[in-house]
This record gives sequence, C-alpha cells and structure tokens, in this order.
Amino acid sequence: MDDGSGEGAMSTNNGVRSAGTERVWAALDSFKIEVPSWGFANTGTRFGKFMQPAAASTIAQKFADAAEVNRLTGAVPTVALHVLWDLPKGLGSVDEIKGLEAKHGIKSGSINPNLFQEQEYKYGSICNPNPEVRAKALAHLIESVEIGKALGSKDVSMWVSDGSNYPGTQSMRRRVEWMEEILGKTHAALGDEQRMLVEYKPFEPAFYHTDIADWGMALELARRAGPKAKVLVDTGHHYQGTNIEQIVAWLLHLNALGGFHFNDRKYADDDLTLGSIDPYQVFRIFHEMLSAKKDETAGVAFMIDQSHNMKGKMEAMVQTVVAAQEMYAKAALVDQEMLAGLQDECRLVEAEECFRSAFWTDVRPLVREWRTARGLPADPLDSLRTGRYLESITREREAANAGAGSSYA
Ligand code: AOS
Ligand code: ZN
Ligand code: ZN
Ligand code: ZN
Repeated sequence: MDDGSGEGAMSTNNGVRSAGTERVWAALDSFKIEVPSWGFANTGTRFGKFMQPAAASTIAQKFADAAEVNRLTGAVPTVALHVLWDLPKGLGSVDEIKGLEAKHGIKSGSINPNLFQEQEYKYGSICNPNPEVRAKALAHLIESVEIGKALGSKDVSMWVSDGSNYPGTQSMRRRVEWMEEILGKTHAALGDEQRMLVEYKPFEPAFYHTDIADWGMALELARRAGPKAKVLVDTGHHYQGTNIEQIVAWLLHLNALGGFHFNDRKYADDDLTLGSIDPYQVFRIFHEMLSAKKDETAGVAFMIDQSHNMKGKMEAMVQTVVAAQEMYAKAALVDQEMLAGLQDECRLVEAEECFRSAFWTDVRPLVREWRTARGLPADPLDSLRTGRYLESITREREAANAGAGSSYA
C-alpha cells in the first residue's frame, strides 16, 4: 500500500521534493518550543540533589544556556521564567532580564508565579482558608502579570499546587470559590495581549485532593475567569492510561488549549526528557495539533517542563528539543487527506498503518538536511559535545557548584 508517508528519509526524487518532505520542512520551519529556566539549574528529588559542575545558578547563566540551545537547534526563541527564582526583585528585576534578552537574542517566555514555596502556603495559596494568605497569593499573581507586561511576554502560567492530604481536613467546595475569585481578579489585570494558562495535576505535592486536579476543572476555571484564560496540558499530569491526545483534541475543539508542558514519565510526574519513555505519545499529541484547524491551534504554546538530574542539563535540553523536532516531523508525514478517507471508510488497518508508518519512518536524515539548509548544525548534540560552550561553562561554574548537594531545596 502506498500510504503516502514512507518517503520521509529521502528528501528528493530526481530533484523533486515529495509532498511529505514539503510538509516536514514547513513543519520544522514553524516549530518553536520554549525551554524552562529551571531546566538548567541543579534540581533533585525529595531525597537529595546531585550537583552538576555546569549547572546554571543565575538568571544570566540560564539565559546563556537557553540561547545556546537555540543556536544549536533553531527552535527555541523564548525561555520560561520563574518569578521567585529568576526575578527575586519582582518588577525590579525586569531591567536585568531585558538586558539579557538583548545580549542573547532570545526573549522571555511564559511567566511562572510561585504559589508553592513560601511557608505561608503550607495549607494552600489561592485556596488557603486564611484570607491574608490568599491576598498575598493574589498580590504575587498580579505582580507576575505586571512583570509579563513589562517584558512583553504573552503567557502567565498558573500551576496551583494547592490541595489537601487527608479526607475531611479541607472543604473542597469552599476552596473552589476562593480560587475562582482570585483567578477572576488575576484575569482582570491581564493586558490585551496577555493570557493566563491554567495547569492541572491530580497529585503531588498534595496526595488526597488537588484543587485543580484535571482538565475539566481547569477548563471550567479558565472559562469563568474570562476569555484570555486557557488550559495548560502538562504531559506528566495524568493518571496512567489517560488518553492525553483525546484531551488535546477536545481542548482544541473548544478553542481552550493554551499550551503544553512537555516531558515524559513512566510512573507519575517524573519530568523525564521528552520521548524517552513513550515517543509514540508525543507523536499522537503532535498529530492532533497538525490535523486540527489552523484557528484552533493558533497561539498554542509548546513549552518544555523538565528537571532531569542525571543527564547533563545542556545535553538533556538539546536532546529534548531534537526529539520534539523529530516527533513533529514524523507527525507532519501523516497524509491527513488519505487518513481522513480511510477513516471515513472504516478501513481500520489501512488507517492505522497510514498513521503508524509515519511514526516508524526514520526522519533523522530529512531533519538533518533541513538543519543544514537552515545554517544550523547537522547534529546538535554532537555540536554541543564538540563545541566550546559546554567546556567553558563547566570551567566557569565548577567551583560554585561544588559540594552543598545533599540538602533538598
Ligand atoms: C509542577 O508539577 C508543574 O509541572 C509546574 O508547571 C512546574 O514544574 C513549575 O511551575 C515550575 O515551577
Ligand atoms: Zn508543568
Ligand atoms: Zn509537573
Ligand atoms: Zn512534570
């Protein structure tokens, strides 16, 4: 069967590019993904940290690292910022960030408020029964919105870690009302170009109930907050077996998908590098994006949310961006028209094979050709290893990263 997707590895046939190749190049040209500042810093598990000599500690170092990933892959125009970790002076840190943007040629991406680290948030932030704590959380959210405005960044990504650990210890119902009120006020502060992305997660750090546990709750909260609020899908934030691509399809249909936090997992919110466990999952999500209508996917933000502490920070990030580009290229190989025809006729196996053979096509030679044509390194990971950047940051940061790895922070 000519499934229209097997031609991926060869970009030309007698100088004529196939339709699949055209689609892949167009997809790669448009593919952009945001890296998280925290993905370059030392992180760990609750059992401890293993320090890496080249890990970034300052926002200047994180910007430099993100810019290097962009230089190697051509796909990373923005870096996500964490208000507490990257802008310790709040709005007072904005000038420094602007200086880094100018220096490195990449922009600030999503602004991530921190509603989980302060002692006051022990029993919750925007759902805390104490009105003073809620007011503090709201003030932080408003400041995050203002930071976003000052930086010209589009998205404020809201991960609300609130929840409770034992049945009966909190009123889930009253907490919904408190949360709605604060999300509404935060939405009201947004500028014309800004959006609020509502992330959901069923577990951790709370292990009985989480206030925004799934996409239904996130969707309803976003709707009630206002038209600039959308849902953020973190791929690690689902129960085992959840059909994530179906959630994506629904949110696209409802024009409610704001963006993704990409990572991979085997068990829970493991934050492993993208595609390391289940590349087919990534492919299936990208397929939903590429087969949706253009107006449904416009503005959907691709962001990485990983904190790998075994792989080198730079290596892990480059590997992830490359994996994302490859999966996106594979998804672009699917011949949508042919697939739709096979689906309509319920030719199940042929439809599945059309889909699957795009996934199984080795697109790496094609992606390499695209990289070379765009003046990018043909093999980003190899360029990272053989280039000077890693060596020089290791030398510069080694002393600062020595020791102090045993306590979790
Ligand atoms: C936490 O599990 C979420 O994935 C958050 O999106 C993210 O890791 C956090 O916002 C970083 O502070
Ligand atoms: Zn996330
Ligand atoms: Zn997470
Ligand atoms: Zn995660």
